[in-house]
Amino acid sequence: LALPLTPAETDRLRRHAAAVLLGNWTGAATVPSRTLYPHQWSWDSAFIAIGLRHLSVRRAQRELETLLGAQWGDGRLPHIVFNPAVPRDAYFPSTDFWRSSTAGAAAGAPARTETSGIVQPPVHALAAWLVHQADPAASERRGFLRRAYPRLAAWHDYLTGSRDLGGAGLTANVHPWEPGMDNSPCWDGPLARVEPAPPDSFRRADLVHGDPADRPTDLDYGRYVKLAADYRDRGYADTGHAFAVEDPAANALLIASEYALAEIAAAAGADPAPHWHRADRLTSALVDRLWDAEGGIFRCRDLISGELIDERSVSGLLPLIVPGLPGRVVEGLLATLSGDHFRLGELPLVASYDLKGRSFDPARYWRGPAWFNTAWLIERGLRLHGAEDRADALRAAVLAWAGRSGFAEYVDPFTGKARGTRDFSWTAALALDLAA
Ligand code: 9WN
Repeated sequence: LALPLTPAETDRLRRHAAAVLLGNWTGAATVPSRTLYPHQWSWDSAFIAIGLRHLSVRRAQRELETLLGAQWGDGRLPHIVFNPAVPRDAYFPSTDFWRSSTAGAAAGAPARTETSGIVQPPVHALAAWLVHQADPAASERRGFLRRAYPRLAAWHDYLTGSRDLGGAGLTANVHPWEPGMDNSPCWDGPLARVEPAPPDSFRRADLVHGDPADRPTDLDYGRYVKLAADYRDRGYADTGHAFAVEDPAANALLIASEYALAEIAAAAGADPAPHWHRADRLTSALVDRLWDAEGGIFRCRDLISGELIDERSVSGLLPLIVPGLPGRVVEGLLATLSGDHFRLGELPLVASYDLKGRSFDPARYWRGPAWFNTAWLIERGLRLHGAEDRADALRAAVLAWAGRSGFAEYVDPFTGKARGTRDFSWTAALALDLAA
């Protein structure tokens, strides 16, 4: 287990984390990784802004503003904003695949910025509020919240409007890239219905930089491509989806962000009440629709079959960040975290998937490895619900493993060994936040 860092070690970690973020800054935003992910990603930018605020509030604001500047007319924030200076073959799928400015025109895609057409979890209002709090006077002077507020509100309207595909008040995801946990075993069932695109119809760029054992399989990719191409060919309209799921983490982040949006509204001179009410309604729907009392975890729901998905993912623990959860739910989550499926406090961080699950794989991406953004969120949730000791221990673990792994994208859940890419921006940013 990780011992708390000494002040000198914390200082060194801060300097390294800052160097990673400065190295990944492109002038308007931060790439998640110079090699594997050379554009701007949506939820990455939110986590990155949370760390950047400790280095430069101005730059943290800019990070979020660049993303908000690529918002579509229907309110969606795209999961990737492409940098035109980066060669097209550096990442797949690229602009020639998504074709947002033409294929997305009816949905209001920007005419001059190329983006993807899907979304990622809404961490942005939470990030904007935390960035504001880092220096309220400077934020006020630049009118940061006043400019961000209508865009963030439109974003949440999209997620709770067009994307309430189950009709029960939760937001749905229509592609495995959307919840940000691409190859989670939760999606194996819903994806099995999708006929994959032929392997020779696309060329993966991720395997140029990533170890195939750490990445999703070719079969997964075939299905990702098929779903995204079909969405594009329907003009990114939110009807007729072959894959639709309600994800606990995406909804929990929406709730946390909706509370932040209420604060932002008040600070921007708008009425916070509709946001409080929406956060409350979302919380009730989350518990009613996705809580599995017997399992002590939130489940994903497959909206095509209507069934809850019988897998334990870290996504089902992230609702711990929701303030208004019933006490019995919080107790259930805390017990599951410490129990033998996740072993919080015994292992380096928190595995992305059930350590005892039938699809567990300690190397492969979201099928077992431990990630730093989920650890950061759980740390926050533990603190919110008064589990200070466990939060302190997890904080120490994040700092220790972030540094030791060279700011890895993810780590082996048993050994903490680095996996995926290194100098990964959100690992650096969130370590910086917890070291502050
Ligand atoms: C697809 C950028 C993103 C993260 C996701 C992570 C991974 C992309 C990929 O990288 O997904 O969006 O190409 O594998 O799963 O959470 O936002 O860091």
